[in-house]
Amino acid sequence: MAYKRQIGRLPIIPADAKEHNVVCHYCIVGCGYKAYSWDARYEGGTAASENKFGVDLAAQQEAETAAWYAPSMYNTVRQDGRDVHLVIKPDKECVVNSGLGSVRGARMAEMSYSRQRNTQLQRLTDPLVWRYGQLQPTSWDDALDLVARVTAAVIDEQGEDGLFVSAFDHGGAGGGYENTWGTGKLYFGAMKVKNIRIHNRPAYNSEVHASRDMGVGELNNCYEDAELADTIVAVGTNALETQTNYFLNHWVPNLRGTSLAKKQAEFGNEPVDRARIIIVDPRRTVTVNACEVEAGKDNVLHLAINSGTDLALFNALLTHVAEKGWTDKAFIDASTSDFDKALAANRMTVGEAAQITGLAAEDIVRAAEWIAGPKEGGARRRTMFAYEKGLIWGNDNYRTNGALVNLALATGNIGRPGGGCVRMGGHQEGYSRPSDAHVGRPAAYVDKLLIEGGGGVHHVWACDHYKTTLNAMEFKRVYKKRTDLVKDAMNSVPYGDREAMVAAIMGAIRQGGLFSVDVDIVPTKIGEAAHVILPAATSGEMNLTSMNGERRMRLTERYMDPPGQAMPDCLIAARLANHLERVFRAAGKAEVADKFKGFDWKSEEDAFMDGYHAHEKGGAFVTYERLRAMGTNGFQEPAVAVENGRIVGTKRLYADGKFSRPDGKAQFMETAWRGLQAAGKEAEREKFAFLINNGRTNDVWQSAYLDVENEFVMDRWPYPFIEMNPDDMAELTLKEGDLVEVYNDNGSTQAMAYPTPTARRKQAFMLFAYPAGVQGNVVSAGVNEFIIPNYKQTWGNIRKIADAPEGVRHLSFKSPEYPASPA
Ligand SMILES: Nc1nc2c(c(=O)[nH]1)N[C@H]1C(S)=C(S)[C@@H](COP(=O)(O)OP(=O)(O)OC[C@H]3O[C@@H](n4cnc5c(=O)[nH]c(N)nc54)[C@H](O)[C@@H]3O)O[C@H]1N2
Ligand SMILES: Nc1nc2c(c(=O)[nH]1)N[C@H]1C(S)=C(S)[C@@H](COP(=O)(O)OP(=O)(O)OC[C@H]3O[C@@H](n4cnc5c(=O)[nH]c(N)nc54)[C@H](O)[C@@H]3O)O[C@H]1N2
Ligand code: SF4
Ligand SMILES: [Mo]
Repeated sequence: MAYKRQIGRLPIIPADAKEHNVVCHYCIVGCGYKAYSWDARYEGGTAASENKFGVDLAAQQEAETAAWYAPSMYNTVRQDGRDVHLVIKPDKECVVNSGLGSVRGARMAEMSYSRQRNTQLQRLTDPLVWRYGQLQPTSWDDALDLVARVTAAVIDEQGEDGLFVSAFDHGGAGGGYENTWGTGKLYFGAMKVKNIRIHNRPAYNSEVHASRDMGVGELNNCYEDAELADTIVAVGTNALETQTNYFLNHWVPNLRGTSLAKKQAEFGNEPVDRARIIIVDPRRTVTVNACEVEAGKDNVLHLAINSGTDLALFNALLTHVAEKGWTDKAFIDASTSDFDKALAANRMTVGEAAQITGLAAEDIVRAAEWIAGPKEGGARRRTMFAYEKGLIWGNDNYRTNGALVNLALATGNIGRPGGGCVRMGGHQEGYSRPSDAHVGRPAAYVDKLLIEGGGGVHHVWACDHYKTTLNAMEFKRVYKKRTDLVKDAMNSVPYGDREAMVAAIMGAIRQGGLFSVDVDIVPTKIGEAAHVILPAATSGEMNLTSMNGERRMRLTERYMDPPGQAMPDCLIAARLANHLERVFRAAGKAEVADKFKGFDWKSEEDAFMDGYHAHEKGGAFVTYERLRAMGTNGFQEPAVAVENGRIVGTKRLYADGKFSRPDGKAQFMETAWRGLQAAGKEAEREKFAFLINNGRTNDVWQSAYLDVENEFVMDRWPYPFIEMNPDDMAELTLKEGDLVEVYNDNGSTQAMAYPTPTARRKQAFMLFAYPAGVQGNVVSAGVNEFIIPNYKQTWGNIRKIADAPEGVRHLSFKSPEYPASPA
């Protein structure tokens, strides 16, 4: 049977419940929530004086009332050692979401660790070490001593290049300014680690090098710009499912035409209308469907390009716009450099682009008109450009990113209300680290080095490469082999003898072994290979700061206790630094030991003050106390002043026409088309029948690390889906829910067929990073010149494995699209 919550009634939030500011710890949007908590022994009442809402709950509430909450927003947790009721509900006063939740964020409470209500009991509570042939719980000092000794021994023998690190670089759960600073100060301050990679890509680099190199920071507008734009250009972003409340609360009003008054007020006598939207995505997403319903089909242009051909489209648009004389000459002259050079180098006709992209020439021309054709009376159109993983993990990422920024600059749309050329974003942001300049460019291809036998010790912070990396099957094969060598060596030593243990581990490392330390909140797939596992506290179990996709910074306050001995990541980094200092000092290496000073933090606030407050632009204005006072609205970075105790931020970047290059000008980039750029991709495309496009779905968060213990998600997706055209399914004698193998020369994986009439023939779309079938197994090792992976351009074959198993018989295979008017 399909999932049903068996909850009869929920407690009423009493008037005296504690209230904490919360930012949803999942996606980039960073919706504001409030956590209400109160002692488990009582609850509020229906009288207005007895409940937090201050309304008479015995009376019928109006449809849009904030005086309610859903079962998924409730739990019983521990707070300062006592049982409390906890409600985490969307905050109507937050300008980001205006009270909207999402199928992910509105489940934060039920996704919390609760021994009383048996939720998320898989959470790690104690450090674990490999002992007696299995992972066993131990103390922090015991675990960290082993990690420090092995790490120090590897550094002694191989130098700091023998220490490999995988680490988050973002905000929200598994990140935040406190934690990026903690890990950053350890690996880039105390040490100069070079073989380090970021959680979602196999090297330490930027996803958006090109934009930055051009002098255009990638989060340069504000969410309100989506309400003000005449045209939105959405490239490789499925915003309804992946940046949900940004789409619902800021795009939809403009698509519906309900933000016209706002536009009129902002733009005086320019003609204003509801937004048009151009969506560049090889597949018809539910975002395309939603836009058609909200804006009307005439206002939506879905450019279903051939996978990986965005660059050709952007170059043709630039060429056409320039030929029509629709560029912003005044802006180009005042604020940019190299326009003519780039225009000449990138020249591509509409006809050529139509060939490459598979689009109709007239659709490309129409797109150019929607982007830059003057409005009635001659005013320039205000066009906002937004992109995410369809571009970022797409073919020739660097140049494609540059080509889109070219178009935004040429049409004068950066720094201007209703404009912007921005990442939509993944996680929230929360980057604060000492300089990474020593890493160099291109940065080391860490996965490749690991596969080749490089490194002796690997510290893994909040990443599960077994589910999320490229070339994943080969990575897992080698990683298991190398870590097994160390496990076998550890099994040969009596545990009490620490010196003999370290010697045995080092012996195995010399034979090609790898010692693996995993810092996470739950047991992971890569954690199966680990020798030490360290339990982290996460957002809400600690105070945590981050910013969202419009640079809006907030503090999520600690509202519950972490499970067991779990600690904030920044403090784990600090304690590890303390142990490394001790171990190096004991070994008579005082000079090395001294580098690990400055980690005497007692709280996450100490890490914040040492990091963000002392080092980041505008950080001096920002403290926990001030952030608390700014509530769920916070301020937009960078902070520029404090007035009457309130932090003053920056609504848009580059509003003054000055860009982030030494001469203050944005630089156009030469981005000539060069086909499928990553090694082996073109051959893969020719050899295999299906495009294995891949990405996300609304109700699953990332590698499903919490979802795997959530019945709501597991009931819907016991196996990862693969969307297929029904005619392709018929050819393979597949029925809905049947299990298929997806395979190519990189590896193989398994998924559940989901008939999708809107899918183009031979173009499948598979859920990424799912534990029951890892799409990354079939993604090749091919990257660009800066080691940016190319997850999206993957081709493979599909064959039937089995009829739909029992576990999928209850599933619906309906289309997720919704009709224009209630059917
Ligand atoms: N094929 C394919 N592969 C992809 C992508 C794709 O589109 N296609 N996308 C890429 C992208 S954009 C991303 S972001 C990555 C995601 O790749 P990963 O970052 O590896 O995966 P996540 O599931 O986001 O999180 C990793 C781990 O963080 C842990 N965690 C959560 N909160 C905390 C915390 O507070 N502290 C600690 N220490 N751990 C915590 C979780 O338990 C989880 O095990 O995948 C990438 N891989
Ligand atoms: N529900 C949910 N939301 C999330 C996440 C989640 O796991 N679940 N993860 C968060 C994270 S970390 C990230 S990075 C973001 C990612 O957010 P998105 O980038 O929106 O998500 P994806 O599904 O990875 O990819 C977006 C689209 O790229 C398209 N695409 C594939 N190939 C191409 C191409 O060649 N060109 C173009 N133009 N498009 C192409 C795909 O068809 C897909 O619809 O989502 C964030 N939000
Ligand atoms: S849209 Fe993103 S930030 Fe907002 S509630 Fe949903 S998952 Fe959380
Ligand atoms: Mo991401």
